[in-house]
Amino acid sequence: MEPAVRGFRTGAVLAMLAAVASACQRTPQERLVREFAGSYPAEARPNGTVRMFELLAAPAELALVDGGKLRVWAYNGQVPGPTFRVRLGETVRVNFTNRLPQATTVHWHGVRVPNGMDGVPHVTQGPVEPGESFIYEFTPKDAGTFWFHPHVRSSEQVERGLYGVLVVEDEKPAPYDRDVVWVLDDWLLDETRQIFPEFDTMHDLMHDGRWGNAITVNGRTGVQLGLRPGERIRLRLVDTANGRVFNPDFGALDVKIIAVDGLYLRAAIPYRGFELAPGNRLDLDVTAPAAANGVFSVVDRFYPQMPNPLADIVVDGAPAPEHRFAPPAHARVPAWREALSIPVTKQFRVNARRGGEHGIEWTFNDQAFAGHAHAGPPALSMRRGTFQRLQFTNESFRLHPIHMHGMFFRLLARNGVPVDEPFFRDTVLMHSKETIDVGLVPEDAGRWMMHCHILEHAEAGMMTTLEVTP
Ligand SMILES: [Cu+2]
Repeated sequence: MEPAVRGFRTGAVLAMLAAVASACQRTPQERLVREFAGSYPAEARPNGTVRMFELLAAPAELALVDGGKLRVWAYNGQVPGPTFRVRLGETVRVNFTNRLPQATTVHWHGVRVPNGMDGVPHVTQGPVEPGESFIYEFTPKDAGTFWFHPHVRSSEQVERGLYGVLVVEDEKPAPYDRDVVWVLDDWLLDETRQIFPEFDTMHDLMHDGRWGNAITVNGRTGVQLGLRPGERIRLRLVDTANGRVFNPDFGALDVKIIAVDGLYLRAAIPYRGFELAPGNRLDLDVTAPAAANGVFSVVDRFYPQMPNPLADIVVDGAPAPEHRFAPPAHARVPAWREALSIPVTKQFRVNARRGGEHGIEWTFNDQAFAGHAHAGPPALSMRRGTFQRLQFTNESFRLHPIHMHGMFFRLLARNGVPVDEPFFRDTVLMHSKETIDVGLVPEDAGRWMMHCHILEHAEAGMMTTLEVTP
């Protein structure tokens, strides 16, 4: 009996030692993948409900900006286009029809869709020609704020007004008094107060894309949002501009960040400004002061010497009933402290040169994207479920919001200095002459675009593809 007991004990000790040894033997990459586990679901969990939406892209004339009639291209006759709201688990089916004078597609920015639903012409689907239709169908894997826009001649089509918002609500949404979407955009209007009809100009290409002379919130200037004292809202910001970066200042208001690019933070953090680059979304928990009525101006201060008024939050009326709840959060966001000690999987240098159809080309590693129809081999092939450290070096003086389709990443460092952002992103602003490191574990197989979200830079070559193999 005793030898058996002793044998059992010895066996248990040996097993434990083996487990410790194997944990030590794990490569740093394997430890980073383990740390990632549970960050967001690998698979969609459709609950059987299909939500059907019609989406029509067509020219329209609408009262926009300061109320004058603006000739635009619109989804469902409105700019911004519709906000589609679904619950996590529901399947989205969008019957899209193109009545534009150009081919188009619909890309679901930030949504981890099946590759064939990603809306990239020639890479994931054929272009939707004028008069044609296409059905987009997917079950979102993540609850959050997303948006959709064309991926054909996007510097023109998005500027003309084609964008809408997709809100995927949690199965049990947090009990905010209200859920408000602010689409931030700017317009370059000519002297007749119509959309300046030249796109991808040399000026735009040499600078940070097309920055407009009229900044709008939900298509209008001078927007006011009325809140009751103590009212608590979820405010969803989306930057749909071609090139403009916003850094909204909420002044003395009580504001917390609860989600970036759709996904919740590890825990909500106080809002102290955020560089909202084209493509980025920011979900804020905003509480109006309980005791004070008044007007709180929200001002863009990306360039502090050139502030731009965005909207006024007007606190007035009977106090809202107080209700306390913890802001929604997601505990599993990896710190990935070890990530900067492993080798870079792939480096991407960014620069411009003379040439191409616009006179200037923007390049990743000296390669300009030759159009979706000639995409060529992927710049990088990654196996699903493996850790990747990508490094971007901006050899230019311009801004570049780097956006990846089909995956989220975490910013690890700026200019080699570790950055601890307690959230994932799908778009990160890279500043003049800056080097950034990002970490990611791709979960979704397919061929995904990676591009600058300054749409003029993208159109002039700053696009490539990343492949995720099963
Ligand atoms: Cu760029």
